[in-house]
Order: sequence, then structure tokens, then C-alpha cells
Amino acid sequence: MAEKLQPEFIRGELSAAGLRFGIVVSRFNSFITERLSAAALDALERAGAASNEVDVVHVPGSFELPLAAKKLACTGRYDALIAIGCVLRGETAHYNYVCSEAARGLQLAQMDSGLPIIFCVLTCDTLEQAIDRAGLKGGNKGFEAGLAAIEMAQLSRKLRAGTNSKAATSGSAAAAGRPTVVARSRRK
Ligand code: INI
Repeated sequence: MAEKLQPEFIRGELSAAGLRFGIVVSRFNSFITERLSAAALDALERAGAASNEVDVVHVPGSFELPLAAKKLACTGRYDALIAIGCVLRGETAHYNYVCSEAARGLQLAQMDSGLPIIFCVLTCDTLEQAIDRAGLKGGNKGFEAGLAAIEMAQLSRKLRAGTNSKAATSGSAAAAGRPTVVARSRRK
């Protein structure tokens, strides 16, 4: 009978020590975004991040998040970024443009740079929904974003270095010092 597969699981640990993070925060709906930002910082701090390893940048609105994130990513200084915004549906189509361009721009910045950029942009119909997700009934999405940033930063380090222990001990590319997973360089 065939041997039961025992794959190597490659995980990103939830330890922020020694990692550098950038947080981009939209000032629009700051009542919500500052709460998300505080919770993201709380997650990083609890996981061992140091003050001098975390930068916070403010932008006017969610529409501006992608450009600021891309510029931070291009510095090569960070292990992960968190983009924080809150878009509330109004009476016109403006909401749709801001939401879709924020999401599209952040994903583009992430894929172009190879740096994890966590999407912490609330897109809500009402202020009440946003409040629920910024510390009330729905928990705090900022805290979740902080944890996601740590996990993706750790995972990216592993994938970049090819430190999968099984591969590293075999005659594989990793053992030969070559990356086993091709991640785009974030230093352009
Ligand atoms: N920006 C937001 O982050 N949330 C919103 O709800 C919002 N609304 O509703 O207009 C919003 N608009 C501003 C936009 O992000 C840009 O800052 C502005 O258009 C200038 O480019």
C-alpha cells in the first residue's frame, strides 16, 4: 500500500520580534481608522515588535492608500505593510470608485513589490457597521490585520530563503543556497 503522505507544512509564526512594519492610515473617517490603527499596533506590540521597527504614515483618504503603500514598499525597509481605511456608502457612486481603486491599487502594489500588504479597508453601508468592526460586535479588524501582517512577513521570509527544512536537508535548490520559491525582489 502506498505510504501516507506527510507533507511539510510551511507556516508563518506569530512572532513580530526583529520584523519591520509600515502602517498606512487613511484620515477619512478617522473616528474608525484610528481605532483600527491602534488595534493593529496592539497586535504588533503583543507579538514582540519594537517601537523603532514600526512606522505609521497618514494619507487623506483610502484612494491614496495604494500610492503611499507602493512608495513604502519600494524603500525595501519593511517586512510587511498594513493599509487601513474606512469607506462608507454615500448617495452617489463615489463609494464604488474609492473601494475598488483602493483594493485594486493595494493588490497591484503588493504583487509588483512582492511585499505583503494587508488589506484593512472597511467597506460598509453604515457607520454602525464600521463601528462594529472597529472594536465592538465584530471584533477589531485592525487587530486581525496586525496578526495577518506578522504571519505574512514570517511566511515571506521563509519562502524567500527556502528554509523549508525538508528541502534544506536534501540535495535540493534550497540546500544549494538557491531559492526554492521565486519571490519577486522588493528592492527595485
Ligand atoms: N475616502 C475614504 O477613505 N472613505 C470614504 O468613505 C470616502 N468617501 O466617502 O468619500 C473617501 N473619499 C476620499 C477619497 O478617498 C480621496 O481621499 C479623495 O477623493 C481625494 O483623492
